[in-house]
Amino acid sequence: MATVREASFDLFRNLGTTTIFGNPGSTELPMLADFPGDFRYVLGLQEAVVVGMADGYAQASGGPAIANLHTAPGVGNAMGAIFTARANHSPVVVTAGQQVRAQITMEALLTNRDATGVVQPLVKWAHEPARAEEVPLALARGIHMASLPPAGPVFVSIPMDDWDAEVGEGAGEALKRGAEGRAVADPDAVARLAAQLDAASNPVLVVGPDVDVGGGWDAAVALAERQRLPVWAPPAPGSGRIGFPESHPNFRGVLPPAVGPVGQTLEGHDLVLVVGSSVFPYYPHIPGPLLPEGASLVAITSDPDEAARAPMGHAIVADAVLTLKALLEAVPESSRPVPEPNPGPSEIPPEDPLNSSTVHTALAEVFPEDGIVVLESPASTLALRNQLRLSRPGSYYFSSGGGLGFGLAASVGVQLAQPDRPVVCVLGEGSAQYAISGFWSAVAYDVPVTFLVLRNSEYAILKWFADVESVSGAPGLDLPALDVAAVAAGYGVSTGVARDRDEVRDALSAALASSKPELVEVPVAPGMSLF
Ligand SMILES: Cc1ncc(C[n+]2csc(CCOP(=O)(O)OP(=O)(O)O)c2C)c(N)n1
Repeated sequence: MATVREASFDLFRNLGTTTIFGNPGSTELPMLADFPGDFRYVLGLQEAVVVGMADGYAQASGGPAIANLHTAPGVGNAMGAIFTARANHSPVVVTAGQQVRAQITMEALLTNRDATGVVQPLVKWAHEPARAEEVPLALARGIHMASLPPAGPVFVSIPMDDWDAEVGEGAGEALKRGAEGRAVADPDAVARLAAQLDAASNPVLVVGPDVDVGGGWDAAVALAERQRLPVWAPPAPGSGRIGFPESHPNFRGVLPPAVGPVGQTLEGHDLVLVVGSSVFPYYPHIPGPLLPEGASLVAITSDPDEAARAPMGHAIVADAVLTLKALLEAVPESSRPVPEPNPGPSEIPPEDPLNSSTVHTALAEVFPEDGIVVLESPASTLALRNQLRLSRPGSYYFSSGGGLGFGLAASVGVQLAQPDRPVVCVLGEGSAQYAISGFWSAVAYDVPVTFLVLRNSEYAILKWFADVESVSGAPGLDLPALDVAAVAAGYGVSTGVARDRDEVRDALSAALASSKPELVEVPVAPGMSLF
């Protein structure tokens, strides 16, 4: 009879999850005993980094990823990253060791006293198997649950003495199962939407992250062109992927992140069609009409929760891309006027001191056609989107929940999943701190991410928020003498500082050509860069 360890690793193998991200403790060592040669273990030095790497890997590989953490304190350290994986709809299977079963009731050291309760609100499913022999089944259920739409993190707590137990008869069949869940919309709902879209006088399309996840770029472009639709991306802070080419003439830009400004931006449209996004990831509370007077909204999402919580409009719960394709089949070529072509990136005059927008013009100049950006530079998010105009699927990863600590860690996971595509991780010097030891994993596993760190010596976006919230005199918004390059060098990253546009371009170009992780730090002017 197979042991729990053998059956579990067979399960991982069958489901293609042979990379395990982790930070081990005594309670996880039994899982890792005689670690099979066909598996890869990627060590993160802190659990937020472990889950962040797994999140990036899961998204960029298109499948589940395992993050193994050290009982309650390890899970505690990772909570922010688990929150982010949920917001990202990322299928991260979080496992954690637990005391031996005989010592849980007496609460011996490191007992996770309410293992499933701790993570419950942030995961789709949390479980500690009642019997050792059920561990492989629990892992199987967790992997399927994490992967089925809407994808998201799950948690399995595993007592450390379970791994050598024998699995029962009959477990084998369940461990070979697959599960698929991309559901097509009701054909009547698609027909009604097609008629509504074709009859609208000035409709607009909003294309969200799930279009990228589902491989729907071509369908989104075809629909926009056939129906002559201007296209927006959902508000940047809540949208972790890009689903439509930002250089396409129909692309208008990124919607602002607040109720009133979204309503104003959509002024003049009578139908707003949202595909693959929540409606909407708002943040600052700037009230106003949700939609222009008389406009209606239809959202297509695979997430019933997103559908239910939207403050306006009608929702169709189904796979965003399959529904988009069905809609495309059902609509004719429109005779509406073709939208005005997008003017392209704004001109940025070179400035002294350098600002982030200018840095992003230099990045755009050397950015490879197949490049991927992982972004966590709050004050320059919009500038990057404006200047770079990403136009290839799977090119952009961002923490869609609003929590920092994703970028640095996720870039390592993304690069591991996409070894043939150059990855550029753009970080604010403040954001880098939340997953700073991710630099070590990049070096230890030869992960050739190019890190671009914008050093503005402050929490620029929080100063902007202070203005929006009419807050004055808040402490803790300056970051003097925070030398990310020196810290990264301590972890073994090759680093350099670039001080003008040409230096930035040359340094990035050299870093992109290198096969090791390299960091370019750029001192930039304080404040927000919007263009
Ligand atoms: C886990 C977490 N802690 C705190 C914050 C609040 N926060 C949002 S942006 C920001 C500033 C980040 O610093 P930096 O990367 O230097 O940003 P920029 O100067 O571009 O605003 C902070 C602290 C957050 N979003 N997530």
